[in-house]
Amino acid sequence: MADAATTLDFEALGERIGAILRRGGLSDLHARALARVIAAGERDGAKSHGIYRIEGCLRTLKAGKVSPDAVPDLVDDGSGIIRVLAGGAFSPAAFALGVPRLAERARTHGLAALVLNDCVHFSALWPEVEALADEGLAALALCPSYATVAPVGGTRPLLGTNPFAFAWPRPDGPPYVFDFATSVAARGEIELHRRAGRPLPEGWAIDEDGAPTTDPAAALAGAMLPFGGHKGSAISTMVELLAGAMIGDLTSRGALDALGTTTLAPRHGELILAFSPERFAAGRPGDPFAAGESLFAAILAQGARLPSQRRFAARRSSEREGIALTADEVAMLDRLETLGLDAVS
Ligand code: NDP
Ligand code: PYC
Repeated sequence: MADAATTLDFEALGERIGAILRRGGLSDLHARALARVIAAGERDGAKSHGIYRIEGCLRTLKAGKVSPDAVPDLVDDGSGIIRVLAGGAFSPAAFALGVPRLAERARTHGLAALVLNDCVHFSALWPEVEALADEGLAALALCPSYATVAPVGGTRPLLGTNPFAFAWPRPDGPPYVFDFATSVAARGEIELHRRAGRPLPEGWAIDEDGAPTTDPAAALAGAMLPFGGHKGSAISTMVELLAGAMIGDLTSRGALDALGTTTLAPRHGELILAFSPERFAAGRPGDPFAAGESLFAAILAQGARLPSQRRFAARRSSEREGIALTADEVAMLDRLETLGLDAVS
């Protein structure tokens, strides 16, 4: 990358981020888990959930809106539902605790669910569904966020950007993975446009009066729009029901009411479902993985690309050449490591 000031490998970037988070007061368990997720975003060219998120984590810590050291608690009643109580800490350590039990239970029953409750959540969902695909399982993950999206036909924020991710394991390479907000774009993208002084594409947002806007600041003050009109609005509502109301946790409106701001990371729950394709296909003709490969080949044969293909290409490039950081990004990491919580207001 031409303007790269430095390149780091995944482990080195993770160490740098971990040091900043520990300096900010996070326990080693949480600093490590968070650092891996953030470094993975940067490695994979998923900038909206890369190092720019560190400041938000520190702000949330400084405001006392996340537990720096709660130890996640796994609750297993032997059923197909595994629950991890995060105790108000960030979500990645809770997910890491629950995933081996989820995988084991999905292999036994064909389908199992992991519920995360009471977690502070800001991360992308693809690392989670990929972790399950690495275990040979298909996976779905979904969670609310905080109310920043107007339902179709409405004008006021009510739904979250509510991400939805899916992974399907492939025999000879990285899994098929998609992961997107159910809003037209993730809120992180709006913030990145604001920081870069770039207008938003048409159709992403409305201002406080409900009028269409391409001004990121007006969009942040107004509301984002769901993707795909009524279809995205309904899928987002489903996320609120399944990964909020159903699991006994907050919806996006509840999360915003509790937090009172969108400048800190929200607290809510998450639902992750894991499926064993072999168990579902048992007794039926055909091999589900071969059928999947045939479908992917047909998609590619039309000149289309698979979701995550760009991300996996970015990962390969980072693994070969290192993760490139600009001078501004290096300066930001230096500042955060030197000042800790004093770096954020
Ligand atoms: P994008 O629109 O950037 O990408 C969505 C998905 O579509 C990716 O899997 C992407 O693959 C794929 N894709 C993009 N273009 C194509 C194409 N032409 N053909 C095939 N596939 C394509 O995602 P969003 O901006 O909506 O979301 C970004 C991230 O934000 C997600 O990881 C999400 O989890 C996260 N998020 C987290 C929230 C939270 O509360 N924790 C809330 C909202 C979002 P590729 O990556 O290869 O381009
Ligand atoms: O990018 O929309 C987003 C988001 C909200 C909470 C965490 N990420």
